[in-house]
Amino acid sequence: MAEEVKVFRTWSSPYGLRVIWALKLKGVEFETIYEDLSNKSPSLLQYNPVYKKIPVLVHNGKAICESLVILEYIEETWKQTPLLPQDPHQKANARFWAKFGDDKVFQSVAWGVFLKEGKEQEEGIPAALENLKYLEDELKGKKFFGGETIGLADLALGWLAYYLDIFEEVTGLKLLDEEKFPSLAAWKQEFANAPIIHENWPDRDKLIDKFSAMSAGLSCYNLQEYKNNAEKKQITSESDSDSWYCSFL
Ligand SMILES: N[C@@H](CCC(=O)N[C@@H](CS)C(=O)NCC(=O)O)C(=O)O
Repeated sequence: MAEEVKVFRTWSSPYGLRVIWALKLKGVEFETIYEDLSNKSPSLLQYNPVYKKIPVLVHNGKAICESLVILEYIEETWKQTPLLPQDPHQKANARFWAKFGDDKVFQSVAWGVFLKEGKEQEEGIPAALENLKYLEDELKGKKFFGGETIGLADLALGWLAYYLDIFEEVTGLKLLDEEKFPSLAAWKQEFANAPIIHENWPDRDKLIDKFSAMSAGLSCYNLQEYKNNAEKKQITSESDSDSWYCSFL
């Protein structure tokens, strides 16, 4: 029986992208279902009733949620092109950096700096730089977090290789100084241009439009409406804004 593999994602989500990369690196055929997060499909709600988020992988009718969990599932299910080393300590290390990427790097860079303004943005910079420095130190002398080949930590942190430049362009704020972060800068280039990774980046101009709207505090899917009515404000409180931003990625 042919395998049925489906991925629920959005065109722009960095969490969705890591699942696509993993499946493609392993040569697994799959179908993509694009979700509109402002109007989630009954299937998404059925497959991920707890978080109601993308990405979701559905393999022969069984759903797997949370992108890092999905990567582990892909690694265990399709053994070709391994994404994790055999050695238990190295394996734990790869998982550590993947988790650090989500818990600390994404939070401090995206939410802590690029989606903040003025004084708050300034205050967020030291934490973001500190987290990037940890990555810089981990990468010293290595091509990828996974060594000579792309591994699970590279996929998890992969958004940095593309989205960081876009955040920098949208906000006019340079976070990654190549002289201070030579290993991370080299990794960014190497990863972004690797076959399969490179072929699957979302459209740059569309992302710039989207993040410009997000950075202006306005809904991406309402971008046209925003352009027509630049005065429109949709965020009423700080706490609303984080979940609001997350919902549209
Ligand atoms: N921890 C989750 C994060 C996924 C996530 O934040 N997905 C966003 C899009 S990038 C989402 O579906 N948001 C919908 C919502 O929050 O309602 C993962 O790694 O899969």
